[in-house]
Amino acid sequence: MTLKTKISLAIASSLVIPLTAVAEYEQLPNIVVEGNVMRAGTFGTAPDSSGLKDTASLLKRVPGANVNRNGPLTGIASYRGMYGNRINISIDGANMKEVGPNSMDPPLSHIPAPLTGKLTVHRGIAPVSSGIESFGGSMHAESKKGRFAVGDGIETSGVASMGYGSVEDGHFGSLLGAVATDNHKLYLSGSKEQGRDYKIRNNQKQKNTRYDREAFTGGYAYQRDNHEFGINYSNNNTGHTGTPALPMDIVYVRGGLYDANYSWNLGDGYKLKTNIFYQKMRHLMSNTVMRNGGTPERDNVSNRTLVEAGGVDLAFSMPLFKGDFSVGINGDNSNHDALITRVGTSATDGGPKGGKTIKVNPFNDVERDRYSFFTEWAGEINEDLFLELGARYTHTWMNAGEVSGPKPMAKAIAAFNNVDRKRNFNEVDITTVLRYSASDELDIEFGFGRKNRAPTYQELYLFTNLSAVGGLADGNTYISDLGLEHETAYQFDIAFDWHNDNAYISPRFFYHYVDDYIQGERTLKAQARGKNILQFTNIQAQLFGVDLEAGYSFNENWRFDAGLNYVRGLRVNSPTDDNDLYRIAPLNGRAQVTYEQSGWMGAIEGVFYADQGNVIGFRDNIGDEQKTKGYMLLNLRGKYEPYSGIVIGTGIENVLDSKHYDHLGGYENHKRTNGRVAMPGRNIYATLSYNW
Ligand SMILES: [Cu+2]
Repeated sequence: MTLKTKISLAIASSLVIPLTAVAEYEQLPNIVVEGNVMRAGTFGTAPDSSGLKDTASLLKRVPGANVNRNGPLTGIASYRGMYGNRINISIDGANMKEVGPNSMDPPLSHIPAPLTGKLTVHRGIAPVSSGIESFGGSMHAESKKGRFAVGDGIETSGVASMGYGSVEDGHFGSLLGAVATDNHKLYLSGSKEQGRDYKIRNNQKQKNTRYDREAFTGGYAYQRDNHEFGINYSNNNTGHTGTPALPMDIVYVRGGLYDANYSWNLGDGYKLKTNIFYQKMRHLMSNTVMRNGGTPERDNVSNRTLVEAGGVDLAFSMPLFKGDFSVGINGDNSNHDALITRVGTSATDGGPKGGKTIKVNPFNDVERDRYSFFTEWAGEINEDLFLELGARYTHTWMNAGEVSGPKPMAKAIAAFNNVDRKRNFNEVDITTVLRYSASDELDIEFGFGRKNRAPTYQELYLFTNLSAVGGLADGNTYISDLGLEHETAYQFDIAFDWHNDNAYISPRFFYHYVDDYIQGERTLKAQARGKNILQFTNIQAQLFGVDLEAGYSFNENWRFDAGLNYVRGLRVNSPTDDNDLYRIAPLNGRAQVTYEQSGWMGAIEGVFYADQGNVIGFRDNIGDEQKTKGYMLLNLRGKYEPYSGIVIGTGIENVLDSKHYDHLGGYENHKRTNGRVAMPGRNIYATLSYNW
């Protein structure tokens, strides 16, 4: 059986830093595909560009996945039309929380690409064991941590990398060093990335896209016999960084994530795994660092936010029949606060007059706690059949403290503060996946899942209309609904994986029906508050589509790989004649010809995106999503390894320097009338890395 369930993008542990993404398929344990270059490589073999600042950028290469990009360091994961908090993402095993209520710091942005060791994406229906609320998918990123020594004595390992990209005059440098025996390991790393506003075409620049970040990690690990222990800290210090699709930019995101894990192999297939984390971060965003806030045209607005979170995971697994049986508990909780300050500097934008200051405290002591347990069995039924069965129960508890704001908000404040805001959600997830090995060359997979997601705190607790809604970036403002139900998805998946020694093709079809899908609507309450205001509402939705990969090896040196993604998102029983869902990637694909020979590699890559005309519309056509035109991009990439461990990468992206708009990007300044944020123009990049 070779049907893969996961894709791992190992970012260059032994190659160039953010530059080389080697996709290695994680096969089921009973087949070895090592040595089959094509199966092991596919898309990932192209050295990526220095434009790869956050790990989320890698998702563009994963079948079915994409990125909702709101800024250079603000890439929100998307998978088969689901995005943001609908996807379960862990960083070093921790279910990190965002400090920004508008997702300026999505989890995959926490560890910079040069320090990311591996990104794993579960394809199709994610197993319940992969995390709580794996509603729209499950992804796991792990930071680099060096190696244990192989023999006696002390060994050092590490990686140093640097790179330059012309389109934003950006550069990065990173260093990781580890010293270890065969039992103990200590490591430390640091990185710095900086760039200006990127160029679009003819030296035009895209405003609010500069970035500046420092990160460091440190940790200790211990292994002996059947025990493994590790403690790790990762710190992110993002400075002035643009988020052009949102109303403000990042002044800073500061703070860190502590995590510790312990696993014990008891022998005979019995295993115990635990993980705990604690996280505390501070964030300030403002419209004065890069935009005209604080001028006669626009009031000075800023928002100061805090998050404190923690969690525990415990899993036990043992052999049962011809497979593995596991049970586990997971729990986490998070606390969120936000304080908006608006100083009246403009007489025209409707804010406070003449230097007066108003403060709004929209999120005060908001809490979201999840308690969950699961059980799963995965194994062989017979030689040709593999079965995975899982069930998970999750209880989500949420509450919000009293809000405050200026006089005109008094009524809304009283209405919010005078009701019980505690909410409980009970969710039962189920997965069933059956894999059938029809022949040596063909595997077929059938999957069914029932997955749930409780509302986010923004969806539940926004008492006044704001755009702080988890990075939707649609130009609208939203109010919440305290009566929201949790979302329940029924997911069906059929995958075919055909492969021989030289070629492969693997299409995956899916259909998801979502009961109580949460999206904005122009409800009566929203209309009463004004134009461009939406209220989070439960609707019915369906999403379906296909993701496909294919490839062919001509000989030892030349190969061809291609991929295609299609998703359609529809509202069921729409009250208007518009029934499309928001922010669905258009039909897109990529094709790549790769030449490889003793230390050298070159690739030509073509990327295409179709028009997207299936866009969300609302009552009276106010706040509708804009359509986008299709486009093609040509990228050239090369890589050279003169000595083992030293890799030089270079390339040109968007060779033709054409100007395009990403349908998954937002509108400039969070205003639809400004049009969409443009994509980068031609980028010439070079990188150098050394692994030891
Ligand atoms: Cu922010």
